[in-house]
Amino acid sequence: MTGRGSVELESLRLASYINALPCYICEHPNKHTDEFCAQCLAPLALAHQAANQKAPPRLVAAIGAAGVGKTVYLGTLIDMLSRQSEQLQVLTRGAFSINLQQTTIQALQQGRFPDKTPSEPDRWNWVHCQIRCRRYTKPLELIMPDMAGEALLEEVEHPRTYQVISSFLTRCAGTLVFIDATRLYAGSADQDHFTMKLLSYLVELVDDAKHGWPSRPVAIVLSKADQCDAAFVDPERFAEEHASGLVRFCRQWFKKHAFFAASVVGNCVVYRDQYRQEVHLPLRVEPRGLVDPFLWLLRQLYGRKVG
Ligand SMILES: Nc1nc2c(ncn2[C@@H]2O[C@H](COP(=O)(O)OP(=O)(O)OP(=O)(O)O)[C@@H](O)[C@H]2O)c(=O)[nH]1
Ligand SMILES: [Mg+2]
Ligand SMILES: [Zn+2]
Repeated sequence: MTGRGSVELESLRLASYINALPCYICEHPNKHTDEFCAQCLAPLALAHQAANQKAPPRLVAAIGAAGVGKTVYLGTLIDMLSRQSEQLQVLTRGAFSINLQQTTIQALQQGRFPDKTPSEPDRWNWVHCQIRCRRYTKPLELIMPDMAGEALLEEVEHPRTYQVISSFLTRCAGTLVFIDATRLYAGSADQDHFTMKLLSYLVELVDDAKHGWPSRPVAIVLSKADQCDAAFVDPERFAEEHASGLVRFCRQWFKKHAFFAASVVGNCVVYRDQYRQEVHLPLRVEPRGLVDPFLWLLRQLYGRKVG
């Protein structure tokens, strides 16, 4: 190749970077016309929207094992807050941000739970929303994905298999961590162990005392607490009794952490399908404790005036 030819190619490559759209999650330069980031598969709509904002949106995570209740919680919470006119209001940005609440509420109205979140990141629902609070004059901008528990498990066991998870959790400002209260109450240790692995992963991911996970807020949510009222009475005590390893881990590593209990339904019925698999059906939708952990997280991020 001639010297002139290589200079031309190099300038073409540089020009393509100048015109590229950096992914909002992993910063990989992408073509403006693409739908998903070529590197991490996050939707590029997030980058398009963030480019029009004065203040960059902050990232908040919802993590936990598969089947712990992340989708049901997030979909119902966003739906509740987008209808609420007082205290805390959520305005979703972009049509894609409505999918999570739409699929969750549609399923619950049909008397079933929403489907399991697929492991492929380009099939996840992402929510970009603006939050307005009565006492806080500036609106807050947040981005939250509904990640699949199985993808989280794979990433924790084999770090960097899911670039979107490692990039997102590296830049993330705080997290809700879900743990199944009914499984804890039944004496199952897998929830305790998996959640500790997940939290160790966070601590190792950003190994910086000032800006790393030890100084970021972590809200532990005991999900499905409709099945065990003791979790609502005193969530931290319940966790001490049923997930003592996790409580010790949080006290040792996270300066800002708190325990909450939440449930979306009032009760469930359980039957076995033709494959002898247990199927849970919600009897009535009766959200309890959904806003408190989210509000606590926002207060840690933006100060006391929120809410
Ligand atoms: N009793 C009760 N069960 C719930 C509640 N929320 C979810 N569930 C049950 O938990 C199951 C899983 O809920 P999801 O929200 O799909 O769980 P997830 O954490 O998103 O799971 P992945 O998508 O696999 O990561 C549901 O199908 C219900 O059977 C709740 O508030 N109370
Ligand atoms: Mg899910
Ligand atoms: Zn990306």
